[in-house]
Amino acid sequence: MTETADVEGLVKAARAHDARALGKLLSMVEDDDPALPALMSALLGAGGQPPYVIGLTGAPGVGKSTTTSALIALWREREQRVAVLAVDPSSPFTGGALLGDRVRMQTHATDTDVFIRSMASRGQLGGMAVSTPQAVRVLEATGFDVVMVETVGVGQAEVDIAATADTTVVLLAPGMGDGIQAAKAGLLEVADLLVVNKCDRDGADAAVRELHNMIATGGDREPGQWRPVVVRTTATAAGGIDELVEAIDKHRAWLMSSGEGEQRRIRRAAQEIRSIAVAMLSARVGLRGDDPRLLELATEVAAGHVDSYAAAREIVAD
Ligand SMILES: Nc1nc2c(ncn2[C@@H]2O[C@H](COP(=O)(O)OP(=O)(O)O)[C@@H](O)[C@H]2O)c(=O)[nH]1
Ligand SMILES: [Mg+2]
Repeated sequence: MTETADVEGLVKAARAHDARALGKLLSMVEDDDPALPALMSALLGAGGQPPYVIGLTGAPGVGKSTTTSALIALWREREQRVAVLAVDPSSPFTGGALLGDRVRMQTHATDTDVFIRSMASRGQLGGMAVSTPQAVRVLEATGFDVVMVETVGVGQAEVDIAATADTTVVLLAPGMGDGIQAAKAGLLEVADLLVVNKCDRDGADAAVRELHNMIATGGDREPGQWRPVVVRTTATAAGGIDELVEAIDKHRAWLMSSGEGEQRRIRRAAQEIRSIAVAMLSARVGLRGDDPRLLELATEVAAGHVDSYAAAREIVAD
């Protein structure tokens, strides 16, 4: 638990590129620290330009971390400060997969303009839907230009996290009917860019073709709307990474010129507020199940003395 008084000091230190202070701030976000409202309020006055947020999602093993690592190198060539948030709810903080990621990203470990952090969902109220935007706010106030969020694309929650990015990249690999899986998971709907990674393997052409077909038959688009772009990469050899960055740049330019970028930021804030409000409400009404007041009312309802709507209203209305 962090004292509210420490918060401003931590923000100040993090702004001076103190990685430990930054790590502490992100832990506050991750742990749903009681001083989090104070932190968010302190960040509001701290200034900073919103970083460009790139979401990378896809099935385990498609090459998200390898691609992220290759992208870091390119951002650094452009002298951008880069942060990576690796979100993996299925894997604990020190889990094997993330340990592997850390080792793979080790190339950048000594660069102070690169910050890599694994974020675990610890079942806090609101979950990752709240903590990812909050982590981005921390990184904004501490001067990062680009934030890459790596999530495992297996469920709606991960899709939601990816969808909070400015540019969402969905990665696939040849074989295994990945394209169909992607459509099923709704990933195509959130994809701004589709990457077929592992193009050194058989089946890459077929995967690219399949994706083009899906995009072509994926319903009408209003004129001026963004059409997902397919990029081929071989991340292990940094193949196609220049093209991927070019596609990201193009999408970024479209977001600016169409006004969609601003709309996305507003939608992202709306989602964040809603998640916090729902979390506050659940905390208040004792949806945890062991709230004494809830139990008291439940006893009345079970005994037939009070109807359930009246009981719910009583809880919500104070
Ligand atoms: N052949 C080949 N292997 C790759 C490529 N990209 C990543 N891999 C390998 O695929 C495995 C999973 O990669 P990783 O980046 O950890 O995937 P993630 O789970 O999506 O983050 C690793 O063994 C990588 O070396 C590629 O372009 N070609
Ligand atoms: Mg990974």
